[in-house]
Amino acid sequence: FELETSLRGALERGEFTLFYQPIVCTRDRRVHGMEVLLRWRRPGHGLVAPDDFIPMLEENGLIVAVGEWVIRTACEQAMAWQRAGLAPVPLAVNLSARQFMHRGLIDAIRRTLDETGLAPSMLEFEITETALMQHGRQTLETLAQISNMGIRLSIDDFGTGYSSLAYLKRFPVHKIKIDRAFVRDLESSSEDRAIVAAIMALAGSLQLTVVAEGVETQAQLALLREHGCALAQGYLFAKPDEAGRAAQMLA
Ligand code: G
Ligand code: G
Ligand code: G
Ligand code: MN
Ligand code: NA
Repeated sequence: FELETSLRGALERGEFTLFYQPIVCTRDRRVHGMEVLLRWRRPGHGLVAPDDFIPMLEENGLIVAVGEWVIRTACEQAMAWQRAGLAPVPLAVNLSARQFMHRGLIDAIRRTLDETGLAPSMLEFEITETALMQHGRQTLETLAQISNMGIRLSIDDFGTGYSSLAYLKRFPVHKIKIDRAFVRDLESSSEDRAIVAAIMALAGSLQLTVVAEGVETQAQLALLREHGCALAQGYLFAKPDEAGRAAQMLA
């Protein structure tokens, strides 16, 4: 109850902030993009991670307003980095199931791109496998609208949910992000290596780019590279950080 009360006014009080984590090329470690990660500076509690408040935002519907703020702030940040002369890389924004199903989403995205002037190719969305599979036809329509705008889509936490291969083929998605649960024990677990190999084969035949999440060691990186995984993200390269420090990785 106390959490919900303080969460209700957090947007108006300017307590949300965005962190950025680079997504790098596994071969040369060049920054290929940035994932945008929401944080809440809750007075008296420090920095709160999304897992501790996004479920509540989803329940009370505030996720729509907060989500629109995230998209707008990310687009403004991307434009600010471009104006500062930094190499333009796409920013990947997470969308929850409820945002994804919200009728106003497409208009909000279009308006934000118009008003900030960001090219659609510089924005991406990540949607979890579970959220994607929840709703059949409307999901396909929304994905098509986003894709037709020129915005690329990633399936987040791939491998942890239930996903129909038939849908995967029909959805206009461009990337899959291997959940970090399969990356963590890559060195010791032949099962996890087999899963990664299977995901790579699937992605190859569907022409999807693969991003490995949660890469923390050189050995994991080497294995992923051998498996043909093009992109990676994790503490080995950089932790999520505020815009100022994240920008240093673009410089
Ligand atoms: O850093 P990490 O604790 O940031 O993120 C935890 C989870 O919260 C991630 O799985 C991510 O998908 C989700 N998340 C982070 N930022 C956002 C956001 O802006 N919107 C939504 N819907 N989910 C987010
Ligand atoms: O280590 P193990 O053979 O149990 O791994 C399971 C699967 O993962 C195998 O089918 C193999 O092709 C693949 N694999 C495991 N390690 C590597 C590796 O270092 N390089 C490549 N290319 N494939 C590997
Ligand atoms: O959207 P998604 O669930 O993929 O969000 C990424 C989450 O993973 C964020 O909470 C982020 O802070 C976290 N994360 C990013 N890199 C690493 C890593 O190398 N190790 C671990 N344990 N978590 C990571
Ligand atoms: Mn994500
Ligand atoms: Na993930």
